[in-house]
Amino acid sequence: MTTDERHSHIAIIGAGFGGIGAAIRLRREGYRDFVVFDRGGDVGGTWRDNSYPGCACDVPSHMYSLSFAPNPEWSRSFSGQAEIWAYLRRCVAEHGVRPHLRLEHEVHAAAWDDAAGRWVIDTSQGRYTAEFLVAAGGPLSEPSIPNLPGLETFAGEVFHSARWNHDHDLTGRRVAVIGTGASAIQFVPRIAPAVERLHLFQRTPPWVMPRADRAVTGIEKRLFRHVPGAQRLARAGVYWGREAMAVGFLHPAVMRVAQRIARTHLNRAIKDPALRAKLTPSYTMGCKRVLLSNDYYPALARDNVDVVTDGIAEIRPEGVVTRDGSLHEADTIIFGTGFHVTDMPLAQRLRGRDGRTLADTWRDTMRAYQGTSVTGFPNLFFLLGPNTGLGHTSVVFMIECQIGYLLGMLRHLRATGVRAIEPTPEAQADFVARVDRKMGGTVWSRGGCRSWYLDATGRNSTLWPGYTWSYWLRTRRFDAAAYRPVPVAQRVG
Ligand code: N01
Repeated sequence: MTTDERHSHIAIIGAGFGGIGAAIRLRREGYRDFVVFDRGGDVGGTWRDNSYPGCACDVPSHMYSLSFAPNPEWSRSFSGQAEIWAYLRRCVAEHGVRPHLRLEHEVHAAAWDDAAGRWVIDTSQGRYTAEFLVAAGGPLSEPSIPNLPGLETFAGEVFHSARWNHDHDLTGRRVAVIGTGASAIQFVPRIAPAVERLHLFQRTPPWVMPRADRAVTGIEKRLFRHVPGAQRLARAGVYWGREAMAVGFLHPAVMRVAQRIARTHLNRAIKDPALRAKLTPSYTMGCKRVLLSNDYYPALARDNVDVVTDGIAEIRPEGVVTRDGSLHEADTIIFGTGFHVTDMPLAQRLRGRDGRTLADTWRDTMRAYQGTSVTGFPNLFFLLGPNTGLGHTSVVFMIECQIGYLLGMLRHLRATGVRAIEPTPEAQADFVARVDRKMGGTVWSRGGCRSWYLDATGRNSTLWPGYTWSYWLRTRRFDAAAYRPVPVAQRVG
């Protein structure tokens, strides 16, 4: 491969929803000189990596897909992992993205070269350069396994839900599941009937609402296939329904109504008062991710399942020991313990203008203008960066807002001849201050819980504290006044 083939105008890290969506829109705008790196052997991001039994999305399919790549064939109102992954692979094939892919290229480091005005990107397959870098690795891509004392001594099999070991048959096993988040509540009901014993280690009980999933009917599919605008209408219905749900997150008192529904859901499935007490949350709904399931509580009521609420003291070769001294024997440990979000490893690998890593810059908390651009890191653009995750609707909507904003930025650079820009410190500080002000009244600040939305300082640096239309309004046009040019010494060519 020549040096030229290793240089491109734009490099995208990650071939999940963000990277694929950006690639499709770039092609439609006429861009051809870009590459998409992914460490995996296939596209799909989180929908490739999370193949645990029962994995599915809890946002309705018509909203959890790219508006510019609609899919009239969704089989269920909430799609499963295999179907979403197949959709993303189809997007790549149908929209000409394949030639841009550089699979099995893990980005080890990327540093801004001030003199050349480009990013120097070291991957597992050698060095590349690009004028523009799009970080689309996703906030939920690096599994987090707690550092439990004695874990290395465990004699059995250990894996994380996002790296499911499909070669390890769970039939007749004694399994310890650690964590009760969105992942665990999906796989626990699937594995519970097969295992001999399941110990579920719960630190905080989640709020669980009924899941209104159903098969899409033949008539609906025909409508989506043949009636122009039918899918757009379905999407709009879901969009506004979900935006209405945001009210509860922004005004926590409203959550009381939903909590009543969730309590009834719990009481119907769990008759044992002691178990019911263990499963009743003590914080306001929404403070942590609200979970949807019809089979989680029935699974916990099974005779071969026990919910352990004593904290974990240590792991021994033969199982998990809790603080009360009990040994819970197990031959398999499955971690449903979430991801490195506020301490994302990618931040350690990106170096900006002054040679500092992004992790260093974000040492106290993650900050980015519009959640996409960071002062000191020219021509770097995040998809689903700080404060642009969601608790109530589809992050694909946020990704699309950001892709539109990115295209505006690229158009601006082309029109002005400016080669490199970054947000002004004032614009970034002002954006972060606004986010923090808005966050103050939300359930994430007032709900009385600790969640992955918060960083070590207790600041919510992950979620957008408002309606998604307000983010759309902010990003629908590229606002050049919030940016400043960064000098580049060398001439092009
Ligand atoms: O991870 P989590 P997840 N000792 O971080 C517990 C999306 N998602 O993979 O609550 C003991 O939510 C921790 O306990 P606590 C969605 O955005 C979506 O389940 O912190 N326990 C918690 O119970 C979701 O929010 C879908 O007290 C420990 C669990 O592990 C995000 O991904 C499906 C522990 C971690 O829960 C992450 O979900 C799946 C320790 N040391 C995922 N450390 C759908 O769309 C952590 N825990 C349906």
